[in-house]
Amino acid sequence: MLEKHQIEFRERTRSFMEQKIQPEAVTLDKEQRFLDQHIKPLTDEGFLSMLIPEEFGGRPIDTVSYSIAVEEASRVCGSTGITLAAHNSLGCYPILAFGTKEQKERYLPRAAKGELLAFGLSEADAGSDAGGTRTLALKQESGEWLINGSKCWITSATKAFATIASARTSDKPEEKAITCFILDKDAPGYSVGKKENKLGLRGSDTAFLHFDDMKVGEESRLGEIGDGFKQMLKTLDGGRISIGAMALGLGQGAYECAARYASERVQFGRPISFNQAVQHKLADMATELEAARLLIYESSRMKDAGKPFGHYSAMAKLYASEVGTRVAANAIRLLGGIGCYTGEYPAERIWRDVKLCEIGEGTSEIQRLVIARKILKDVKEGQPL
Ligand code: COS
Repeated sequence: MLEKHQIEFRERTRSFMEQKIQPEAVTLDKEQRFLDQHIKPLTDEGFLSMLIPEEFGGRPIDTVSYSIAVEEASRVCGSTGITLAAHNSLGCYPILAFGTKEQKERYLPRAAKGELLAFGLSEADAGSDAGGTRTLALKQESGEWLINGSKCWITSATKAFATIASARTSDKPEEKAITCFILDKDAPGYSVGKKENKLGLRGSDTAFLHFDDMKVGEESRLGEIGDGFKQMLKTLDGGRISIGAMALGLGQGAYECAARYASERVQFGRPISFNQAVQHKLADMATELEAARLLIYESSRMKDAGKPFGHYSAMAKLYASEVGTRVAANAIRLLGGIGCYTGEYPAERIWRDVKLCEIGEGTSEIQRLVIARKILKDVKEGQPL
């Protein structure tokens, strides 16, 4: 299933994540503290430049390996998993895919050196309806763009040195053209709202972003005017693989915790793993996680092969996130009271963390919509199903 270099990469990555990231996972969650101390070691290992070409200071790897990195990070710390996924897939990718040479030279080397990038799509009225953006960018006579609006649920908002944000480039309601901009944190008019108090992923940094009369030049525009909606959806096609990988890693962490606990916990004179009801739960967990893994790796391969993969990454994200949530809930069932309430085992943190994977970068309902549209398109065009 995996190539030799990918198997070795997993071994190295697992060892790094267990040694450097895992020990702090409980504290970061408890104190809602961002994983600042992890950024340098993650950067040194190349985890912040997994998609960036060498010419811009990156250490690029194939998408299967990238998925493995997010999976292994999330297996021990969901907050680290989402920070890596958002930076690489949502921050670096759009600049790489749609940016000019100057934009790549300006942003990617900094990103490769460990400065985080963010992605601003969601707004109060633009969640599933990605085209509902109200942020406005209006071209001034001076040639500058005047940007006003707010973005919500932005991962790494307070830390990121720049954000790729979507905005409508016309104030006429009938003109829905959306354009993306790369907005610098230190530019006048850019501000960060209060950090969200979240159920899970509490070691990641999530906040509002506000753009108040921000004036930026043409050098901040990403791609052509009006291309922003498609750029955002294309970015999400890839991002969904990494959210699937995150859910998979979290689920794997919960499953390992449950399997070990069931083998040690003695009730009625023998470990609870002697009970078939428990064995069946473990068997379902292992089977579903493996199926999710296959979907994620296959969509990664399709992306690298340049094949259309958006419907497939939607399947991978849909399935992996629902499996991750189910596995975490069943792990808590197997652990009973100690799993649910004490925080002594990672299962309850994972259960809180993994829920986001069914929501972020498109809800399960949106993934089903994307998949169904592809099915119906194939039917209409007489393609094999
Ligand atoms: N990549 C590139 N282009 C895409 C695309 C994709 N994945 N999906 C659609 N498009 C294009 C379409 O081809 C269409 O182009 P034309 O106008 O040239 O025909 C255009 O984008 C509009 O597509 P569509 O009519 O399908 O858009 P809808 O408004 O119906 O929305 C969904 C489509 C619902 C799929 C989209 O809004 C979506 O993915 N929403 C979820 C957003 C999300 O994940 N939000 C959470 C963000 S958390 S970071």
